[in-house]
Order: sequence, then structure tokens, then C-alpha cells
Amino acid sequence: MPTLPDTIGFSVWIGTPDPLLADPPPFAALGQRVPIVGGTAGLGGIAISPGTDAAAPLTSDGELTVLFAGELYNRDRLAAAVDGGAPGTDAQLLLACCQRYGVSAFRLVSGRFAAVVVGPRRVVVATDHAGSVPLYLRLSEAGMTVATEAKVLAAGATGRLDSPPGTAPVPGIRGLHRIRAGTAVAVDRTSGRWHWPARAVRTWAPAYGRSIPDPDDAVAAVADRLTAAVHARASGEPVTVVLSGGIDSSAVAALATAATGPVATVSLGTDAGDEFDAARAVARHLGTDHTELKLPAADLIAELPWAVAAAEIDDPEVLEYLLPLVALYRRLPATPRRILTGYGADIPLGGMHRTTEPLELLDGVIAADMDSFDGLNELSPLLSGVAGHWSTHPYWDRDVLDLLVSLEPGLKRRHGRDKWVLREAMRGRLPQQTLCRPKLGIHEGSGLTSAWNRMLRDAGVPAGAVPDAKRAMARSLYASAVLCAVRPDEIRIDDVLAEVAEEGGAQ
Ligand code: AMP
Ligand code: PCX
Ligand code: MG
Repeated sequence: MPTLPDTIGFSVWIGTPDPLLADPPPFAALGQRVPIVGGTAGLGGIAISPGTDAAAPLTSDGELTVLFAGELYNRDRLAAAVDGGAPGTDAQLLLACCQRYGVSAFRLVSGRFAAVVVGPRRVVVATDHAGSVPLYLRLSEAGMTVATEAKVLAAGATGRLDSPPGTAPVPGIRGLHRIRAGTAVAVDRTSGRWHWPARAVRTWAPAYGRSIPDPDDAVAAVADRLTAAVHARASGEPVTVVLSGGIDSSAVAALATAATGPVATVSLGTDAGDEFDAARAVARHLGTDHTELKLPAADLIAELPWAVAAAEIDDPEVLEYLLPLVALYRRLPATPRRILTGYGADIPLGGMHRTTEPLELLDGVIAADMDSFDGLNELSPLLSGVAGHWSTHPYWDRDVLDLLVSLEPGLKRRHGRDKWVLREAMRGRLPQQTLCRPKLGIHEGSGLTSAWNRMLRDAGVPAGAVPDAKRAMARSLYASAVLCAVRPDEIRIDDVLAEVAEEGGAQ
């Protein structure tokens, strides 16, 4: 069995027990529910652990108490910085960093996490640089409640309504605020009295500046950093790579194979489309233990309630990217897996904009995408967490991302090739046909976009109204799966489709 993080989610009150915290909290994350009892620190709640032998969720030195969900990737450097001893658990390491650096610790750690640090005079609530483990909070004069799923705090509808610095309002839920990516929110308290407003400490931001390395050096640097990121996520572990056969996930599969020996690869397809040939060529080349999962496109669309419950968003475009992954994770055998994806490579490299020719435009869309990812929850571990698996994304490793974003756009589009620098970095490690393969989005390769369009047209939605109907379906699902915390298996997609078709003036 691979090692998974001790804790993958939580809901916790700090200060005063929150009577509105539903009991039991309606987490979509699958796992063991472990009580959080922090009497002296004044907090309590529930943590989600993927394993059967759950560790205690809190780590404390008597003064600072850390609640940590997720994992760190620069453990050795952090351990060296805080005095060399054995790093211990990730939560212990974060505690040691907070002792030494205070809230600045969050500028040092590279990871995939959500954390709460409770001290005698201050509480800090923080996410990683990418906000990749979404974190929500509700505030009152008496304290705060924090959770890794919005639906768990959706019923409250009380507390301070103005979003404190460093947070954004959660659509449709009054008084619920999402911690922004790369942000730590700190609230002071003295003698049990909280000092609002909170303070936002920015811990990371994507670069706007671009560097102009020698192309060979850029290629070597991309290979080095991606290798390190895959090592940090896979080393010594049996991992699974979700493989489309495109350059992004094939590169991860190649580097994971080099890091750990044979890996498992899985590809999803439907009767409306698949990329099985491309994925198989990579699997053969690398000698992976490869599986193809094929399902009817209608079954894929029927998984939409799960995708919405996991991503907690109502954006139909992003849901089209995430739905095939959620459906795939839910069809893997139940034993918890450590899953690596190629997700997110296209954002800093401009891969979605494969027809965007002028470099000015390419760099512009990259800057815009790096400005707008926060809150889309594309990287959320809950996408696989609803099936009990842990997923992680090497391209959004902080060091990989910093490098990819900052490269001048002529290294991203070069000699008529998109994602040139990545393709070159993988030369010799993947079949030539994989290195040259044009990008195909997951929503296109799986046939999801066309199948969802057809389903709406068959229900009588006019062609011009299809995008609106998708938006209406996503909004309706968000209202039930997130705002009302209805379990996804109690939502029937046919009912949602019928309701939307009727409202949308089906012909
Ligand atoms: P994309 O950038 O559209 O290829 O998709 C993002 C990531 O999702 C890829 O890098 C893969 O890790 C994964 N993925 C995409 N399509 C599939 C598929 N058909 N089967 C399995 N995984 C996929
Ligand atoms: N992807 C992209 C990300 C999709 C766009 N997201 C954004 N702009 N925040 C990727 O894997 O990088 C596809 C399907 O393409 C998912
Ligand atoms: Mg991709």
C-alpha cells in the first residue's frame, strides 16, 4: 500500500464550539472520521483520514497547535532550516517552521495542504501556494469555524458577512469565505477576545516577469525540476498515473517509472471517444501496468453530481475537465491509491491556446490564466478523495510552476510546436510520436463535450441554448450538492436535465 497523508480534510471550530457545525458533517471525502480534541488550545471537530490506522490529527508543543491536511514536498530543506533533526511528520515539521519563522513559515513550505495553527495570541489559517487544498472559514465574534469542504459549513448562514482580507466569498453561501491561494490569514486574540479584522499574509504569487535562459538550459531546468517534483511525490511508492497519452501525463509516467520502478497507468474512454492508442503506446514503452476503462458517455455524464460535490464549483467548462477524472477515480479498485496527474501543465505553458500564434497573445493568456485559477478548485484532492484516493499534480509543484510561468513565451511556442520546452525536456524518454502529439483536452478526448451537447439537444434544447443549459445544470447541481449538501448518489441527472430542458424552453 502506498503512503497517503495522515489527514486529507477536516472541519474544526476554534474558540467556541460552533453549534451550527452539522453532526455528522456531510463530507464528500471518503475516509475514517477522527475526532479533533484540543482542549487546551480551544478547538474541536473532525478530521478525515484515508487509512484505517489514523494518526492523531493535532500536533502540539504545548504553545502552538497544528492541524494539517495534505503533505509537504521540500521536507529535507525545511528540516535543515529548522535545525537539522529528523523531519518527523509533516505536521511536526510545519510546527517547527512556525516556531522558528512565525507566519513566514508559509513562505517556505512547498506542499499540497490546508493548515490551522493555533497559538496563545494568534490563529493562522493557510493554504499552499496554489490553494490546492481548498479551505473555507466562517467567523463570529466568539471564534471561527474552518473546513476543507464548503458544504460542511453551508448550513450556518451566520457570522461576519464581509470577506476578511485574504479571502473570497463562496458563491451562494452567506458568510462563508474561501482562503485565497498562497495566503495565510491571521487573527489575533488576547484574553479570549478576537481582534477583527483578520490580516492577510501573502505567501506566494505567480511571477509577471519572464526570464530568457539559453534554450538548452531551459530544457535542462524543466527536466530537473519536474524530475524532483515527481520524486517528491512518488519516491519509493507504488503510484498510479492517470494517463491520456499526451505529453503532460506521459512525462509524469516516464519520470515516475524512473523514480519508483513500474507504475500503474489508467486511461479512461467512452463510446463517444478515447485516447487509448496514444496511452497504450506510452504504457508499452515504459512497461507500466496499464488499464483501460471504457464506459458509456451517458454514465460519464451521470457522474456530474459527484464532480460538483468534489469540486464545489458551478462552472460548466471546468466541470467538463474534472468530470472524467472524478469518474475514473471512482472506478478504480477501492484500496486507497497515490495518484499522479499531468493536470495543470497547460496553464503556465499555454497549452489550451494551441492555435494562439503571436507570442504577445500567448503570454497574455498565460498571465490571465495564472491570475484566474484561484477558486476553480481544479487541483482539489477531493476530486479523488470522494473515492478514497490521494492525488497530486507535479506541474503545480511550486518550483516547477515558478520556472514554467517565468520562461519567455518563445520557449513555450517554438518551431511551430506548443509546449516546446517540455517536449524537448522529455526527448529520449518517450516515443517520438508522443513527443510530437498535438494537445487534446480531456473533455475532447473522452468525448464528454460532444456527448453532453448531444444529450441536451436530444432533450429538446436548441443548439444556441446549449451553453446556457450546461450552466443551468451546473448551477442546479451546485445548489443541491454543495448549498444543501445532498449526497451525490441521491441526485438524479435525468431530473436535473428535465428541469433545465423545461426551463430553457426545449423545442
Ligand atoms: P489534459 O491536459 O486535458 O490532457 O488533462 C489533464 C490531465 O488529466 C492529464 O495530464 C492526465 O493526467 C489526465 N487525463 C486526461 N485525459 C485522460 C484520460 N483519457 N484518461 C486518464 N487520464 C486522463
Ligand atoms: N486542462 C488544463 C487546465 C484547464 C484550464 N484551467 C485554467 N485555465 N485554470 C491543464 O491540464 O492544464 C485541459 C483540460 O486542457 C484540463
Ligand atoms: Mg494537459
